[in-house]
Amino acid sequence: MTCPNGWITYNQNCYLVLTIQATWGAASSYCQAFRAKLAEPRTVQEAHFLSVMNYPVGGIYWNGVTDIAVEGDWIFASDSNYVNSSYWHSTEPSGKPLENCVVMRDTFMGYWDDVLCSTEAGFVCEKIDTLNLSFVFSSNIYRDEGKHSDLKIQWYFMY
Ligand SMILES: [Ca+2]
Repeated sequence: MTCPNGWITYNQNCYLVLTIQATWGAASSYCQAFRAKLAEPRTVQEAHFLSVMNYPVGGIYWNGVTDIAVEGDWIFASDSNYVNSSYWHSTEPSGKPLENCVVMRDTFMGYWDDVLCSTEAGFVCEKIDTLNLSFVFSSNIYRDEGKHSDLKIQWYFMY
């Protein structure tokens, strides 16, 4: 996919790095405003890319990994799938019930650290595929697609 201006392309994903400081929840909302989500690296390669991109900049950056729903069950926020390719620092996660959101930390060379979700950090957004997004928000209309094949095109252009 072709990424919008200012976004970084890697492995068919588009990432936007924001250095303003925000809590995990606020960061997630900012990403949604860009039709995106907090970055969800599904492979070690993607996690590594995000980490080496961030740690030279300095500071900490949210991703979309959390165990806020069930302690110790680290999932991707957008679909609740378990994190299979984790990228924890060797001393992490350490926060137990208190620290339920995940940053990439410069002093850990970008490896993951669980911290309080109320921490203020920069963050990385990952673009949500436009076609998937329209499917999610228009599932009822999509159901009629076979009978009204032009409807899909009209709806697509609303985005
Ligand atoms: Ca921690």
